Amino acid sequence: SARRPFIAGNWKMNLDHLQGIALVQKLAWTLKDASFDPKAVEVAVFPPFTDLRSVQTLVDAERFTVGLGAQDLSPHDSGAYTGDVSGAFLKALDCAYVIVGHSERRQGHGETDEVVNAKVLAAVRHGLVPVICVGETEEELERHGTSAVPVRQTAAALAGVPSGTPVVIAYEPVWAIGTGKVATPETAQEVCAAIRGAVAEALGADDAAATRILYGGSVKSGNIAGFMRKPDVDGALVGGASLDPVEFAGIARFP
Ligand code: G2H
Repeated sequence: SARRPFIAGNWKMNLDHLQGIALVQKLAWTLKDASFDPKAVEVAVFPPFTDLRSVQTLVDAERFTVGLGAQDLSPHDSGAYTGDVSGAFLKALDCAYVIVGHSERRQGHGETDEVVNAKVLAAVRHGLVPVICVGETEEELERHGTSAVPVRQTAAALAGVPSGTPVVIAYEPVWAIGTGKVATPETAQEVCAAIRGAVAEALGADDAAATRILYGGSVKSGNIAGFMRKPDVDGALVGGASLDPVEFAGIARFP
């Protein structure tokens, strides 16, 4: 397809700013040694907020072709919201992306479809590309099957987003996170195709054709190729394996 594959590393709450710059340095060297072509595959890291300034400075000074994003943002722009981080602050640190609605925030921090939508709109207001996470829990899988919940979450997240706005969607089946159950490439394809249909409903067919839809959940260098062969899977949101720069570089070199 015409969509440039996107390999995104979600560090979650791992690596302080010194560990973070060490990882990015090693990642950039590993990609360079492997003659990695950044025009063929886009790579980005999503460190904790406290690492962003250090990683930005390193990437800028060394001209690394590694994109930068945050793991969350406030739905508000500024003001009396203790502990929140504004999309404007992320934009000022050259973040291109921000993860919104990861299952760990939906489940652990009570983020509803409405909260996720407010955060998506905040990201868009500040010129950040939201990486919107969707996925069903084990109970939802049993009750509704595979695609219904991700399709509902995608439609809700995109409410009020104008056509032509770049977004990324990540399908992360919650039932496959930390359970030993792995989604097959066939399941990922089926759900990612249904999500693309929801993007078409919300933003139109042209936007749907241009939108990168990622798979996430226990992606490793050994299983990435099977997912990337599927026509509607345009990349991966990688958690655990993104903390090892050699393994993460191996995922980015999937072909
Ligand atoms: C799912 C995923 C990335 P992991 O949470 O967001 O993490 O690759 O460790 O399963």
